[in-house]
Amino acid sequence: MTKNKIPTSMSDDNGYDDDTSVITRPSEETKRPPLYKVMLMNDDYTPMEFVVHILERFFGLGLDAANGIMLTVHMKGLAVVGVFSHEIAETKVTQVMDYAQRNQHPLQCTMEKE
Ligand code: TYC
Repeated sequence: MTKNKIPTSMSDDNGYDDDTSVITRPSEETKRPPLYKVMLMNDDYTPMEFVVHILERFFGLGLDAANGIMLTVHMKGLAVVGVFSHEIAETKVTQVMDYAQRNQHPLQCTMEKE
């Protein structure tokens, strides 16, 4: 970890390097990677139980949380299911889309940079 030291004005210039007038900001190395929201879209055909099953199976949600998110999607049109690194988000979207397609449901799952 590298800190970029940015000397500011020596306001209490007492001749000692006591570092109180140095501010730091994260260097390139310490910047966190971008995160991605994974979202489910509502449709008129996918059964509610199938969506709940998806949320349990691929997102590790308990029954109550899965039901809550499914109902949010049903009522509002979409909901964020979770926030992940790019690679994990991509995997979740692929898993959900493949599983929905294999079961012949039109369920849509997308990702978007946070
Ligand atoms: N609207 C669907 C129904 O009434 C249920 C549903 C919920 C579908 C969430 C998709 O992402 C979804 N059967």
